[in-house]
Parts: sequence; C-alpha cells; structure tokens
Amino acid sequence: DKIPTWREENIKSDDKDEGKELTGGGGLNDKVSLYKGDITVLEVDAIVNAANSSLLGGGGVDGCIHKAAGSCLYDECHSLNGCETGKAKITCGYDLPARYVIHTVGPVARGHVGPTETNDLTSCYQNSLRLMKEHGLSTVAFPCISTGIYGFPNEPAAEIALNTVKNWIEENPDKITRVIFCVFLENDFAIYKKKMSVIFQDK
Ligand code: AR6
Repeated sequence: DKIPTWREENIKSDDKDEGKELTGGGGLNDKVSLYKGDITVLEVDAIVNAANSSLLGGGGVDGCIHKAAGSCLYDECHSLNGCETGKAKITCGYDLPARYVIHTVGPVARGHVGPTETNDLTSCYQNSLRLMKEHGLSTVAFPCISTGIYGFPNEPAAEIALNTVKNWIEENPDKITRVIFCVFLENDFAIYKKKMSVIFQDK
C-alpha cells in the first residue's frame, strides 16, 4: 500500500481544525508535522520561543510562554545576560508541559528580506536545533519566528523555516525524531500546508 504523503491525504482531512496536528507518513515526512494553535500546550522536549535580545519577556508568543511557564522562567532568563539576534539559549520549561524552552532572537525585518534577515532567521532555526542536539533532545515545536511583531514576511519566513529544518534532519538523521511547526494564524497555516507538501514530499 502507498504511504500517505502530505499532498495526498494528511493535509486535506484536518483543514480548519484548530489544535489538530497534521503529520506526514514515511521517511522524512514522519518527523515533521503542522499544528495550528497555542505552542504552550505542547508536550515536547522543547518549545522554541521567539524572544527579544533582553530575554526578559514581551508580547506575542514570548508573552504567552512566560505567562504559562510562570515567574521562575523569568528568573532563569534574567541570569542569561540576553541573547544576540540569530543565537539561541535554553532554559527549563517550569510550569509548561514542555521540558525546556529554547529562546531564540529573530531579526527585526519590518517587511524587508535581505541577506542579513535571511541569514539571521536561518541561524535561529539552526542554533535552536544545535541546542537540541547538545542536550540530547529529540522533539521540538517551532513558532513562526520573526513573523509577528518583528515583521518578517510570512512566505519567505516559512520557506526558510522548512528548508532549514529539512536540511538539518537530513544531516542529523538520528537525533531529532519530531519537529512540529506550530502556526497560530490561518494565513500561516495555509502557507505551511502548501509549502510542506512540496518540501517534504516523499521521494
Ligand atoms: N503559540 C504559537 N504561536 C503564537 C502564539 C502562541 N501562543 N502567540 C503568538 N504566536 P511574535 P516575533 C505567533 O510577535 O515576530 C515579542 O514581544 C504569532 O501569531 O510573537 O519574533 C518578543 O519579546 C506569530 O505568527 O514574535 C519580541 O520583542 C509568531 O508567533 C518580539 O515580540 C511570532 O510572532 C518578537 O517578534
């Protein structure tokens, strides 16, 4: 029997269901999924936070994560001396179901996508995955880094997220067992769904 792929089955069925996870089937597809909803409810080894360079909290997904994790997260972040754009730092998850939070700082794009913005956003995904590897973690959920308050256009941001994760999994096949792309907006859901069916299609 044919293994279902992004294109053929999994995408169509759950279209608008908030909180539903769409998984691929077989090979690389098995390791990636698309989830629409709140990242703070996901029980994974690590959720990634789209933080700012102070690491002391803010709005958007950062605010949601700090609220759900509790004040101990703030205290640990306070001890980290901030984080540069494109870099990442790891903390405990505290009251979250996720064991760890990987805080990364996306580029402030304000609608502009040049080489610097592209490289910095790529580095966010790579450095987050590197921390996973260094800590022996195997399951992770990413939000759409930089596409909210920081204004990175959604389509190119999704392209960077998906291709960077794909390349990483191909180069580190044993380490990561599951990457969830956690989108919050209908627009991003549509963009990811479309791009995943191309980028992660079975060979
Ligand atoms: N779960 C998943 N995704 C979410 C959630 C959530 N609970 N809430 C929002 N999003 P943003 P940025 C989505 O603005 O652009 C903060 O103030 C949101 O819809 O959170 O990297 C930081 O402290 C969007 O798709 O992050 C920084 O100062 C995505 O998360 C600054 O914002 C990212 O939007 C970082 O801006």
